[in-house]
Amino acid sequence: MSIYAKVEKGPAIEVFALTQAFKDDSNQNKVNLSVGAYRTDSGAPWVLPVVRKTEIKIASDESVNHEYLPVTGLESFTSAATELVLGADSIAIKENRAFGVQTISGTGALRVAAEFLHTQLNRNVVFYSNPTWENHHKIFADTGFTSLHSYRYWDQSKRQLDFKGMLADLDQAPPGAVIILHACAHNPTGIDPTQEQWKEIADLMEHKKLFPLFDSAYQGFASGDPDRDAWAVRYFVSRGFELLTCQSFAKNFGLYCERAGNLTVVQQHASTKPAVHSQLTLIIRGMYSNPPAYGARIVSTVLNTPELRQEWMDCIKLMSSRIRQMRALLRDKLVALGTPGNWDHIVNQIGMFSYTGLNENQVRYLIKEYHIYLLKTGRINMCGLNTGNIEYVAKAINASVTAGSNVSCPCDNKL
Ligand code: KET
Repeated sequence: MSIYAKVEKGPAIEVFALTQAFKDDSNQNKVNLSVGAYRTDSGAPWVLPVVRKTEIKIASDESVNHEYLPVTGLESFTSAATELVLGADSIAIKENRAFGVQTISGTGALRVAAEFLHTQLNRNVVFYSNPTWENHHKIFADTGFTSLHSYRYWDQSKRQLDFKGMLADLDQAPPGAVIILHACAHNPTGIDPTQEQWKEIADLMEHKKLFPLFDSAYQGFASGDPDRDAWAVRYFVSRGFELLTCQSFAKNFGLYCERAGNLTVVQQHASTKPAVHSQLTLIIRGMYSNPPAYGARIVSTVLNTPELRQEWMDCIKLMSSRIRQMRALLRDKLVALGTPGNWDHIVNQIGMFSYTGLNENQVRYLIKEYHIYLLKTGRINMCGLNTGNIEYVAKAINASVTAGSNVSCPCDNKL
């Protein structure tokens, strides 16, 4: 008997299984609203023009080679990324209390952060929002965190933030617990706390000595302005918190497969940097030794060249405004069709996703009857909508709401 025979097959990863099911579907009306990736109005992936231009520039630069990067990555990238999230005038940067290390995109930043918190700071307790990006649990559980909890976040009946519930649950967290906060454009709900609410969250976390870990995967996607979207992180820093921020450049640079990420450390004093930096270096050395250069070179070149940086800001504005247009169109069409319920949450939510409120049966109905692929939680990637398919999707949602909850459909359990 094979020594592998006892290995049990694990469950499918929903978001990628849906994308595969979409690819395999031969129906010509099919729509993919699952994975969080930007699409143009013709439904195609988008290489940002500024990224294409920079790729060509780098490819034709004879001085660029393929030597190993340092373990903690490309310095010009990590400093630009750190500045992007903390702000050019950040006091923590000026006082040399903040630095970044390059990671394998946002997921890698979270994994390195979790490893550091667990092995160096002896943290075992983590709290994430309910709902959250489903990988948060797995990353911290795989790292060895033994006490994993969710805090209330989404009020399904009102389709808004359950702020009271959130504070009440955070109030129960033991001192030192790691609290994962979405820096902006919360995934999957599209609802962020207001500035006043962030202040209350900070008050409570300071009082209870909780440790903030910001997941920043959508900077620029909430408002179209990366500075505005970093408000919460910068506010916590201004309050004197020590914290970690995990940045992804997958979405805001469209560099999904290039795995450009940054883990920013904010400390109380510059003096802890050498030790913290050395331990992060050793963690990365043991995991994958050093990061890939391609995506980091692109991000670094763009952020460090004023004209290119401006072009990138224009791309961010364009992407976020197309999403807003799709929100308004979808809401208007659902209302015009007389779809039961209130659909204002679609325009009130921000970022890449809308948490539609559709239930699992309705989701199955959309997949089975209309070949529209979305997560079973009812989350849709707004970027999958365009002027060519929005009518079809609105009609399908209308049908699923009026019929879908009562229809039992023999759906593929794998989805
Ligand atoms: N944080 C959040 C909140 C997030 O939504 C993602 C990706 C990541 C981190 C990781 O991004 P990375 O590609 O490692 O830089 N979310 C999309 C893709 C996925 O599930 O992996 C998604 O939710 O569709």
